[in-house]
Amino acid sequence: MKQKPTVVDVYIGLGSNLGDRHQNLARAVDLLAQNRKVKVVETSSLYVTEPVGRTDQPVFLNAVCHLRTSLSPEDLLGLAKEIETAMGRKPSFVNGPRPIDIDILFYGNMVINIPHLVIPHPRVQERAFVLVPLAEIAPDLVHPVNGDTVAHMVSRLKSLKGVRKWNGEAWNV
Ligand code: PH2
Ligand code: MG
Ligand code: MG
Repeated sequence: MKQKPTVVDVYIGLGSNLGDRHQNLARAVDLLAQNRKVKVVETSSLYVTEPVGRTDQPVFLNAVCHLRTSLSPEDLLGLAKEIETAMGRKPSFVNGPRPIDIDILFYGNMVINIPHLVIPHPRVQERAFVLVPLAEIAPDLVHPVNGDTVAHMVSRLKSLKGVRKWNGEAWNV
């Protein structure tokens, strides 16, 4: 008998700071949903966020997305990279501007630590641009390594400054 593949709840982060950010995020979600092994369960509101790390780059639009998938973590990473490339992402400097960035934040309770794939995402607990949208759709989600809920991680952020809901404004950069 054919075995039913395991379906896992996954949370991904989406970010864009080049071109029409709203269209870029929408297209990325659409392309993910076109994969027959991916179901998009929920997408957060969209947030305008000040760049973290390299601050001399344009503002981002960020969101997070809850997926259910039977893709392995490696195959989901492959799909994310394929979509980034299809959407015109060029290799650039680390954390440089990009039309789309798709990061796997959580893959069920799985903990993975191999050179090209670290899950949970290693900086999830310090990033307001990830935690604020995530708290909107999954406040009770528990980080499998530190045991904290998303709501608790948000409460521990030093500042929520630099993260605000998108009001539909256009982009001039
Ligand atoms: N992504 C980064 C680095 N800095 N800053 C914001 N505001 N949003 C991002 O998505 C982002 C960032 C690396 O992927
Ligand atoms: Mg990223
Ligand atoms: Mg990335």
